[in-house]
Amino acid sequence: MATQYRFSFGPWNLHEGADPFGPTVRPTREFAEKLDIAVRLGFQGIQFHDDDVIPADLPAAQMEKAVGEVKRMLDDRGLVAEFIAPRLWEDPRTVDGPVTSNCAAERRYALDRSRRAVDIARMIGTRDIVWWPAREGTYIRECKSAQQSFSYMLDYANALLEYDRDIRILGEMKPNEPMDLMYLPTTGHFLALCYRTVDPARSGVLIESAHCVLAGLDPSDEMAYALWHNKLWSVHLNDQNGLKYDQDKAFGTVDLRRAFNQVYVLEQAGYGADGAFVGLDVKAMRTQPFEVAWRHLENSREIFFQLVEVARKVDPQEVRELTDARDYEALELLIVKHLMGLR
Ligand code: 3MF
Ligand code: MG
Repeated sequence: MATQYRFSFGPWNLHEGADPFGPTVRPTREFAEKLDIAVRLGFQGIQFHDDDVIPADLPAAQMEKAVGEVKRMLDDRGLVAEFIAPRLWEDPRTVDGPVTSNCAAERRYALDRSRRAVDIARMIGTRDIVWWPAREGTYIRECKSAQQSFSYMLDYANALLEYDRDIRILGEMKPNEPMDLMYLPTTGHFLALCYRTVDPARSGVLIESAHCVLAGLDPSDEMAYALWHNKLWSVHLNDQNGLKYDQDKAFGTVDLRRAFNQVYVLEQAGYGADGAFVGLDVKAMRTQPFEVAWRHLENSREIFFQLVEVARKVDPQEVRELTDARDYEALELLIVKHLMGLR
């Protein structure tokens, strides 16, 4: 049975085009318009940082009403919130952590802010908390104890799992940027931590293609490994041209075969049948004008569907015969011909 894929993106994917070397190049888009674009392009879910929903300093007494207003905007359009990710990398208290900071007050900030993110998640109607540990690592090795940091990371995950017995934590791991070196740099590292939490059944991962590439790993194998653990609860599909800054290029635009392999793995696993989203984390090129600075989303989704078509055309019997004969050269040509539309 064909999987009905549901897609999501985050409001940060419709952005103003600033990069570390230049200011914004496009005006800010209204939140409501971002939601309208999601609907028009056929997306069903919106990914949120906590402060994409409400300001980080909004008083507790005003939270419920403010979150309710955002939820209504989603409801009106038939959209749902996929997850909430506490943004633990912009506040001054997060400059060296905050979860693995040597400063207890900063570690406490991480927890307070993340518990609040859980509250937002419950109010907006999702149980998924994505943890991208942006600054949990070091600029220089000697400034923190790595072993102590792993304990802090476990304590943090446990505290959130205990704070709300229904939520799930999805680690989104990345080996570098903004830090020189991140703790738990890959999916495998975080999966090991999952089994040491107070509730492994609520501890899993979101895998971003580019993050795997930056770690020198193949995204499809990473996804397969998480699927094997029944812990692939979301993905951030995108593409990445080699070992450099995190590019968040449209899915499949750098390495089509690598993209195909991700789709092939997801298809064969029936990914999404349980409601998991095909999430994108893609950026529009800086050169793109405001009016069409959503094409990277549309294109990523289209390329995904085209690759689903390709994956479904690959004849399992033909693959079996070639693998049985160990004629991998022929199998390779078969796949490449499929990708060239020659099969
Ligand atoms: C960084 C990322 C992040 C996360 C987001 C949600 C800004 O490389 O991928 O995007 O995806 O914070 O976890
Ligand atoms: Mg991401």
